[in-house]
Order: sequence, then C-alpha cells, then structure tokens
Amino acid sequence: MTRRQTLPHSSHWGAFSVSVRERDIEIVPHPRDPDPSSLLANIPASVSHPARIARPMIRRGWLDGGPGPDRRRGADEFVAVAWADALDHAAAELRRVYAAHGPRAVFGGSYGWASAGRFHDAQHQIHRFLNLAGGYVRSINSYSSGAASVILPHVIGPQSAVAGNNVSWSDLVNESALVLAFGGMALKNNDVGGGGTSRHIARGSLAAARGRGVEFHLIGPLRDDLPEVVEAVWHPIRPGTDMALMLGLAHTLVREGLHDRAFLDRFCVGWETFADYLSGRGDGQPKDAAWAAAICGVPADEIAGLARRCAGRRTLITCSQSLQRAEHGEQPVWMGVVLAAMLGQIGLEGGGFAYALGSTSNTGKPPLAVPLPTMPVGHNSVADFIPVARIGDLLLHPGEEFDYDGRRLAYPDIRLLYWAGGNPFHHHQDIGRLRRGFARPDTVIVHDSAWTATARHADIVLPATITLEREDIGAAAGDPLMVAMHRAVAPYREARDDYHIFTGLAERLGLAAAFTEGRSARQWLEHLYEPTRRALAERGVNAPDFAQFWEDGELLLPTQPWDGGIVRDFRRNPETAPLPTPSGRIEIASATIAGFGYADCPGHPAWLPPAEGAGSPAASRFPLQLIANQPATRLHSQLDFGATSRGSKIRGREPVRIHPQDAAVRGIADGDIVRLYNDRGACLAGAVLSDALRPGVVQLSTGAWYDPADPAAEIPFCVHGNPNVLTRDTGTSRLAQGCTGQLALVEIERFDGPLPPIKAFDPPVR
Ligand SMILES: Nc1nc2c(c(=O)[nH]1)N[C@H]1C(S)=C(S)[C@@H](COP(=O)(O)OP(=O)(O)OC[C@H]3O[C@@H](n4cnc5c(=O)[nH]c(N)nc54)[C@H](O)[C@@H]3O)O[C@H]1N2
Ligand SMILES: Nc1nc2c(c(=O)[nH]1)N[C@H]1C(S)=C(S)[C@@H](COP(=O)(O)OP(=O)(O)OC[C@H]3O[C@@H](n4cnc5c(=O)[nH]c(N)nc54)[C@H](O)[C@@H]3O)O[C@H]1N2
Ligand SMILES: [Mo]
Repeated sequence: MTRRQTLPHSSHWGAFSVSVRERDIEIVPHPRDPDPSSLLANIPASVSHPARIARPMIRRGWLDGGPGPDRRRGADEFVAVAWADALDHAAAELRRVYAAHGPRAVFGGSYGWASAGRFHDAQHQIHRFLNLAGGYVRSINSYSSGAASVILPHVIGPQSAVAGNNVSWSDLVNESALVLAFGGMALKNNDVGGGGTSRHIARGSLAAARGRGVEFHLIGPLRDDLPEVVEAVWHPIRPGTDMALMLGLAHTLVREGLHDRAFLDRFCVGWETFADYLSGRGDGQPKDAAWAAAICGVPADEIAGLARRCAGRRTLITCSQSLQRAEHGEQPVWMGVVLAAMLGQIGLEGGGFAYALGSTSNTGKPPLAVPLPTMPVGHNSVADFIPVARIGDLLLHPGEEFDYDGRRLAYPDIRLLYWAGGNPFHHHQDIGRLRRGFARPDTVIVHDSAWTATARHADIVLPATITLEREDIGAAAGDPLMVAMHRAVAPYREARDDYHIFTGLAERLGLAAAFTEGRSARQWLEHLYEPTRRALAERGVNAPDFAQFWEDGELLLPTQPWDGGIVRDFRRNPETAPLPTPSGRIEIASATIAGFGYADCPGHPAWLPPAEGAGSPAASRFPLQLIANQPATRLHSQLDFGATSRGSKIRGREPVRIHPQDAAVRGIADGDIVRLYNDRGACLAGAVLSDALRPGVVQLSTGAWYDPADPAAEIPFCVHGNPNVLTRDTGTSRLAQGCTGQLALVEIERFDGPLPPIKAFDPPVR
C-alpha cells in the first residue's frame, strides 16, 4: 500500500485538497472557504464509476456502413477499438470532410462547461485543434446569458459592465437600503463559479446585509430563491411575466410622481417614447398596476405598495439570469435597467441595476490585478457562426436564413459535429428534436469522461480524463486564489487527456508541431504561468517561479480596488465618460433596435405574451408552469452519479416539486413517482410536495441524465427526469436568439405503471 497523500486541487464548485491512497480519495474543502459547496461530495464517485468511458468506441452502424446521416444514432451498439484505430478513423474522416466540403461543414462550437483548469480546458483544446485543422463553424454567446449579452450593449454597455462589476457584494452589504431581487439570488447557484472559487461569500454577505437592516423583496415563483436569513417579502409571481410586473411598478412611479425626472433627462435617451407606451398613449392600454396584476398574478395594491417602497431610497434591482432564459428574455433585462433609471439610482454605491449578482459565485467580487494563464487558441478562418442555442435549427435547416441582432445570416450545411467538454443532450431544449438533428451529419465525434447521452449519440467516442487524473492550473477571474491542481490518481482504464487526444489527431494530419509547439503538458503549464509571474514581478509583489508555485500548491493573486467600472464613471460625469451605447447614455428606447423592425423585440421594453404562457392554447391542455432551473445537487449534468446528486433522488428519479393543492387534485402524494408530459415528450420524476412554490408552478431542475425508455422513440420518454424532453426549442427573439429553456408548460399525473429501471449510468458496453 502506498501512503496517503494530500494534494491541492480545484473544481468549478470550489478549491479543495484531495487526500488520496491509490484510487481511494477524500475531499477536504479549502480552509479559506467560509461556506464550501455540498457538490464536493459528488467528486469521489467520479474516479472509478462504471459510467466512465473505459476505451475508445465506435458506433456499429458507422464502423460497418461508413459516414452518413443515420437515425440509429443514440440507439445503436458500440464496438471497442484500440486508440490507434480510433484516431486513424477520426483523422481520416476529418481529412475527408475538410477536403470534400470545406471547414464550413465542420461544427466545432462544442458549447459546455467542461472542467476547471486553464490548460486542459476542453473548449480551448478543441478550438485550438480545429483552428489548425482548417477552421470550424462556431457558436457565440451562452446558454446562461443569451438574451442579456445581446440586449445590454444596446441599452447600457457590455454585460460585464453590469454583471457584478458595478455593484459589489460589499456595496450591497454596506450601502443598499432595499434589494428588489427578480428571480432571487439562490444560494445553490452560488456554489458554482466558472473556473473555480476559493470563497463562497453570498450567504455571509446576505446575512450581513440583513443584519444592517437591508429590506429584501423576492420576485419569483420559488420562496427559497433567497435564504430565510434575509427575511424577504415574497411576491410569488407567475413565471415569465416579470416584464408586466415591472411595467406596473413603473406606471405607479410615474402616476405618483416618484420617478427621478432629473436622472432621466441627464443620463438617458428615449424616455418620452417609452412613457407613451407606459401610459397607453400609443396603444390605448395603460400599463398600470391593475393591468399588470392580471398578467403576473401579484395583486395591484401589492405592486403599487412595492413601487412606493422602492422610491426615494438606495434601491438595488437585481435580475437573475433565469428571467432572460425564456421567450422574450431580452425584455425583463432591459426593463430592469429602465426601472433602476426611473429610481435614479444607477451608478450609486449599492443602488441601481445588477445583473446576475448571486447567479454564480464569482460576480460582485473585486477584479484581479494580474492576467491569468490562458491557452492560446489561434485563429478561426471560418466566419460563420450560430447563436449557441440554435444548434437544432443549424442541424435541421441547412441553408435557411435567420435573424440575429440586426443581421441576416444563414445556417451552413454541417457534415461533421465535434464535441468536447459539453453535453447538448443535457443543455439543449426539445431533446426529441435535437435527436432528429443529430441524425443529420455524416459523423459525430465526442470526447467525454463518461457515457453521457451525447456520447451515446456519437459515432466516435473518445474517453477523456477527469481533472484528478492530470495536472493543471486552477484560476478564475473574480477569485484571487490560483491553485496548482496536482494529479491525484492515474487515468481511468484507457482514458487520455484531451490534449493528448488532439495531439494524436494532429500527428495524423501533419499538424503536431503547430499544435504542441513542442511542449509536454507540464511544459505548457510552465509556459502559461509565466505571464502571470511576470506581471506579479512588475508589481513588485511575491512572484514565485513555477517550481515554487507548484510546490506551494497555491498562490494568492492581488486584486484591484473596487471602482464600480464604467457605470459609476458615467454617473460621475456623463459628458467625459459616456457609456458605450450609440447615444453614450442609457437607452430607454433604442433607435437601433427599432430600426431592426423585429415584432418580438421592439424599440423599447414591452410586454409581449409568450407563445406558451397563461391563457395560450397550450395552457388549456398543459396547465402547469414548469421551472427547469439549475440543480442544487450538481453542476448541470456533471457527476449526476455522485453522492450529493444521487442522495436527492426518489427511487432513482429526479425530484419534482409541486404545490400540495396541485398534487391533491391529481391524487399525487409526497414520494410518488409522477409522469410529466406535453406534446414534445414525457419524463418520470419523484414528487416532493412543497408550499415554497406558487400554486400552478412545478420545479424539475436540469441535469438528470437522459434515460429513454425506448432510445429509438420519436417522442422521447425519459424514465429519469431530464426536463429538456419537455422544453421548447425556440429563440428568445430575432434579436438575441438566446436559450429559452427555463420555462415550459406541462401536465403531471401519478405514474402507476411498473417502474422502468434506470440505465443512464450503465455503460452501453463493458
Ligand atoms: N431546460 C434548461 N436547460 C438548460 C438550462 C436551463 O436553465 N433550463 N441552463 C443552461 C445553462 S445556463 C447552461 S450553462 C448549460 C450547461 O450545459 P453544459 O455545460 O453542456 O453541461 P455540463 O453538464 O456541465 O456538460 C459538461 C460536459 O463536459 C464533460 N467534461 C468535463 N470535463 C471534461 C474534460 O476535461 N474533457 C472532456 N472531453 N469532457 C469533459 C462532462 O462530463 C459533461 O458531460 O445548460 C443549459 N440548459
Ligand atoms: N448548484 C448549481 N449552481 C449553478 C449551476 C448549476 O448547475 N448548479 N449552474 C451555473 C450556471 S451555468 C448558471 S448560468 C447560473 C444560472 O443562474 P440562474 O439562471 O439565475 O439560475 P436558475 O437556478 O436557473 O434560476 C434561478 C431562479 O429563478 C427563478 N425563476 C425562474 N423563472 C422565473 C421567472 O420567470 N421570473 C422570476 N422572477 N423568477 C424565475 C426560479 O425560481 C429559479 O430558481 O447558475 C450557476 N450556478
Ligand atoms: Mo449557464
């Protein structure tokens, strides 16, 4: 027996150390972290779980019949092959597609969170490789923030200007008087920060703010989107209707003369245009509190009272990312800015508008003073792209045109789909439709460490290592701890690092020297570390060489003083520090957007009823509003087989929360297995009765691995609880084309049939 060692490491949900003897590991949270994440307990299972991919695999139909569209993808068997053969096949197919169809036939967007670590990050690796191989059709923006990232630059500035960079946690604690939190600031979401985090501070900050007397209002369908300690007033809104509530607040402010005319005049453009809409001068419908109440389900006097509470004090409006992950998701983000402008608080400490503060663990913290190690990806020769959540349309509608942010673009014809570090059968909507899309290309190549549904829909499956099996540098903007991620265990069976896999392909394509630049993985770490070390030395602060950093296991990086960024500069002097919008001011109405002529995103914020909302034809058959939010027990689909995730399941199914009234009329008891369904698909889940939901709302978080009862079925039935069999594959609007996965209409019934087994974690071949 080797002796037990303790090694530094990191993950998207926190820095930790791993105590290891052979493959037996224990995870110890970092001592700096006041509130470590329960997601750490998912990690031990990952080391040797049977869901890990043991060997390279090729799908039977592809191996026998060669490349080509194939509806058997996802329902075919796999054949284990030697690494050399798998790489030969993949390289030959890349060569064929590049030669016959050109780089516009290769989709390498490969969206996904992959793992913490600056060098082995799968997105950097795949994009670097494909750039050298000839280029690829990419994806832009994110599932997280598709709508906000496009609307915000038109209205106030880039997303980074208001996402945690104008109002910090310490501003909130020390300066805010009232926090109006749209979508809340769920502590579960604070577990995660892309790239890692060494201090989870949301819980402590929220408690401290309340301790100073800050008044919290939660606008949201779930009471637990703010922790009990802040004693929030809960306004249980009908999902997808925040825009109407915001208009009702705005109307009340104007009617009672509580809006800040001086601020609107000095810092904004477009007020008159919007005011006409608000008052109903344009369309005959005043957007008053009574009008809003009928749409959003919050009583009119409550809306009016809330507007009065917000006026005349240091009010902070926060908007979670979830609000914009829905049809017309641009609107509540735009209107959140407008409401904050009407209150005259934008650019003041602890006031104004903050986007996504609390949606992840690294917003609202001071920025770093030195650059982080960054893997260069090179240059992509292909101009074509898709807004990331249009993957279904890309695969199903080659050649078809679409709108995006004032441009008219077309979908290229994709022959080869390459994914590393993401799980579209987790992240994308309407899995039945996505499956039809995945049948279209000639070849699908996937690297993953585990048999996700995406791997099961591939032709060539290449087993990747997990972070514990390799060395890396863990770091993230917004957190000062840089971690020397030591290798803790040997790779599982035949798994290889993505870098190693791409090196093997690069060798076959004659690109090895360009891809590796002659460096081993360790030499890359040393190379990538150097700019950070140099910047530290230039500042005259502790700048250990790489060997010392590696031995120390971590390095605390200096941060910059918090200055509130461009929004606060603008508030101090709008003439010398204009915003980067067309007018240099906050755009309450946008001539640019009006010029696009989009009915689903007009030139000022507006209430636009969603196709599937209350009162829609679909609602008469599927009357429950599903919230498909981020899971509390894992990061997305990652480590769904881990202890924390498994521990929350009910007879192996993902829990669905339902209000006792909705359960009673359907004869559903706590702990029952239920079937959620609509026209697009169905899934099983375990019922949890809870009065923390607004009646009519059910909540099934994302991330349970897609586990079809019949993998070949046209309409998917997932026996495990993946809500994306139910969600609708449509963009937020022609402006941003963002993901709309947060909401869907469903019906629920008790499932009394024989319970199908869970097979998601069984490998398709041993
Ligand atoms: N209905 C609905 N759907 C949603 C959302 C929603 O609110 N509702 N939210 C959306 C959001 S915000 C997001 S960000 C997406 C997240 O979607 P994804 O980022 O695609 O989800 P993950 O489960 O993190 O997928 C990462 C995959 O990479 C693999 N992986 C990890 N490390 C490595 C590595 O080093 N190498 C390789 N090759 N693979 C690795 C993991 O095993 C996993 O399969 O989901 C979106 N989907
Ligand atoms: N534990 C954990 N944390 C995570 C992640 C994870 O997978 N697991 N993922 C991370 C990622 S990639 C992202 S992008 C962020 C996402 O951050 P968000 O998008 O903000 O997170 P969600 O949990 O999807 O949604 C937050 C809450 O919004 C509420 N909500 C939903 N629809 C509406 C609505 O129409 N109106 C109002 N007012 N409220 C609504 C729901 O009650 C939900 O609980 O989370 C990050 N944090
Ligand atoms: Mo996200």
